[in-house]
Amino acid sequence: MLCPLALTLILLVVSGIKCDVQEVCVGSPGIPGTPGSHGLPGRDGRDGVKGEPGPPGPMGPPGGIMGFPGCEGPTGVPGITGERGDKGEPGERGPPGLPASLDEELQSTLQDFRHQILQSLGGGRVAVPSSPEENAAIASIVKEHNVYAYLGLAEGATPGDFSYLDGAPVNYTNWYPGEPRGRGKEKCVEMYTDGQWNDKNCLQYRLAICEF
Ligand code: MAN
Ligand code: CA
Repeated sequence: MLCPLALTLILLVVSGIKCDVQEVCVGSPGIPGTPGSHGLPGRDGRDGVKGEPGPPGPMGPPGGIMGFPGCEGPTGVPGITGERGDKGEPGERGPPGLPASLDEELQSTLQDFRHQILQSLGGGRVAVPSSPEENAAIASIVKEHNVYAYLGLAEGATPGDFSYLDGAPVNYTNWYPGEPRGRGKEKCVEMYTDGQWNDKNCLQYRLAICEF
């Protein structure tokens, strides 16, 4: 076939697995046709991303129903200390205690105090004979004044158990026959004018002879 403008295009037409070669003639372009009518509206686009929350709305009219109560607030600061209350009634009286003479702890404390007092006085102490010679020397003073003298020894917690005022055990005695018989009630010791000893209460008018 001969084309007028001697312009030949070779078209390859593919149908199945067969190829055909055709010659096509192309003329000069014609006048464009009138535009086609508008197509139908397209489909809706995808949903857009979620927008920002809007501003709060205006307050509603008064007279609405009350909301739920709020949560409990934090604990407040402690208040100032109140004034002291009135004194209470005295309690019931406790059971009776031991007699002082049988209270071992009290006796030992007393002995300790005695010892401390004697230590702090220093110098002299109430004389107590520790031999027949010393006993005779003190007896001569008792006889001279004709007044019994207290000696420097006293009864401890155990009745009949006498010791020196610093707590040391006695190493010489000159009891009147039958003495001591005060059985814990006569805690001091007096010397008679003949030099013999008797346990006696501690509140009598007696000489107090000191040795240095
Ligand atoms: C009085 C007191 C006692 C003493 C007796 C002795 O009662 O002086 O200390 O033991 O006499 O009879
Ligand atoms: Ca006695």
